[in-house]
This record gives sequence, structure tokens and C-alpha cells, in this order.
Amino acid sequence: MSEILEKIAYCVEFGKINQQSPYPPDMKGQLGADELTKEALDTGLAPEDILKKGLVIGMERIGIKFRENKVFVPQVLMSAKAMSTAIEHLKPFFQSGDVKRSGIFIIGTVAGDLHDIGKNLVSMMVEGNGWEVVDLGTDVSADKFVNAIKDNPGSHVGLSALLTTTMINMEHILKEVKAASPETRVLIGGAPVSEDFKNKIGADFYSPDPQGAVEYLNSLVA
Ligand code: B1M
Repeated sequence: MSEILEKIAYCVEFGKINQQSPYPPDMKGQLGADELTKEALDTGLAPEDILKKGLVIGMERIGIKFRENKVFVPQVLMSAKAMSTAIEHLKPFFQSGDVKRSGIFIIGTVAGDLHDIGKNLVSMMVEGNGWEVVDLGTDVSADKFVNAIKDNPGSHVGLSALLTTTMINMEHILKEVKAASPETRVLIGGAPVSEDFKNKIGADFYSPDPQGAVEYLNSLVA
């Protein structure tokens, strides 16, 4: 990997947004993902390489550390912020088609449920790994998911739930999604959800953490 791509990956991994950012303290005053991404583009590096060999690598590293409980939610949020700041420089290339996203992922917290912290983490990690994410927010009905799939053909869907009283709504949403679009893969997650529950309702995949969701989605396009 070129030196600047490794530096970009490092900034995402450690949540260094830009030169002004005081976080992490041991990188104070150093360039962040923001400036380095711009510099990489200015020196002629391909936007796709900056995304896939720099930013995504950093996001993968933090995802694995989070799964292994080596870092916690605040560190992941800083990484996501570094990533999204850098992505701003790449947006024109997404729009022109010069950089291809891996696919489209529609995510939402299911009907009746307002918890969104875990869902947002999954959303940011998936986006940080090169997917376009359509985040429908919280308290999302089956109809809303189905309409979003119609607007985004070929997409896959993620359902999050934090309450034992709302996880049961996953079954209804899953049925409606599969009736409207049988080829759409539906993955589920959230604290009360389990592999057994996934088998019971017939979802395609259960992940206990954001990294598992990323790995599953990537396996669909490998
Ligand atoms: Co709520 N709440 N809450 N709450 N809340 C819990 C979930 C609860 C366990 C607390 C408790 O009683 N000990 C309990 C649920 C009990 C149960 O169902 N068995 C509970 C309750 C009862 C309630 C209310 C009913 C309380 C009331 O009003 N009486 C109410 C419900 C409102 C509603 O949704 N309709 C309520 C409200 C709230 C707040 C609004 C105050 C706030 C939410 C703020 C927000 O999200 N913006 C809140 C919070 C913060 C919590 C706790 C404290 C923390 C949840 C959280 O964000 N965890 C929680 C207790 C606890 O967990 N200690 C609690 C951190 C987050 C990173 O983890 O969401 O699990 P998590 O996501 C993980 C994984 O699960 C996974 O990845 C994430 C990162 O590892 N993951 C996925 C999540 N979604 C995924 C999707 C995937 C893959 C992985 O693929 C698609």
C-alpha cells in the first residue's frame, strides 16, 4: 500500500478527522483523513484506490477492534467521522460513476422502536466499507422498507431492534419484504436478537455486531 493510503487508513482507524482535531491526543497537529484524502487526489491517486485501499482498510480495522472489545462506541464514532469527512472529497467521483459502490444497503430500526445508536453504527460501518446506505431512521414500517427497495432495485435490507416487544415486528417486515422482492437479502441485529430468532423467522443472516453485517454484505458481492 502506498504511504499516503496507509496514513489515510491509520487516520480512520484512530479517528483523526483533520489537522485541527485534538483527537486522538497523540496525533495533535498532524494531518488528518480530511487533508490527506485531498492531498492523495491532488497527487493523482485514483479515487477508488483512496476509498478501497485507504479509507475502507481503516474502517475494517476499527470494526474488528470493536468486535474484539478493544475499542468502544466513542472511538468508532470518531472513526466514522474521519471517514465521512474524507468521503466528502470523493462524492463527486461517486456521482460521476468513477468510483463504484459495492451495492445499496437499506437499514432501519423496526416499527415501534426508537433506539438508533446501534443502527447508526451499523449504517456508518457499512457506508465506510464502500456501500451506499439508505438509512430510513427509526420506527420504520414494512411499507417504508418495501417502498425503499422499489426505489433502489438490487438493494439489501438490515433490520435493527432493541426491544423484545419490537423484535417480533421483524417477522412481519421480513414477510412483506420477501413478498415484494424475494431476491432481497434481509439481515437482522440488535441486543435481543439471536441466531435462533433469525432461524425462527427465516431471515437471511444475523449479526451481533456491525463488522459481521459488513462481512455478510461483502460476501454477497464477492
Ligand atoms: Co431503551 N431500553 N428504552 N432507551 N435503552 C434498553 C434497550 C433496555 C435493555 C434497558 C433496560 O431495561 N435495561 C430496555 C429493553 C428491555 C427489553 O426489551 N427487554 C429498554 C426500554 C425498556 C426502553 C423503553 C421502553 C423505556 C420506557 O420508556 N419505559 C423506551 C422505548 C422507546 C421505544 O423505542 N419505543 C426506551 C427508550 C430509550 C431512550 C430513548 C431513552 C434511549 C435510546 C436513545 C437512542 O437510541 N437514540 C434508550 C437507551 C439509550 C437504552 C440503552 C441504555 C442503550 C441502548 C444502546 O444504544 N446501546 C439500553 C440498555 C442497555 O443496552 N444497556 C436500553 C448501545 C448500542 C451500540 O448497542 O443497540 O445493541 P446496540 O447495537 C449493537 C448491536 O446490537 C449491533 O451492533 C451494535 C454495535 O455493536 N446491532 C446490529 C444493532 N443493530 C444491528 C443491526 C444489524 C447488525 C448488528 O444488522 C442489520
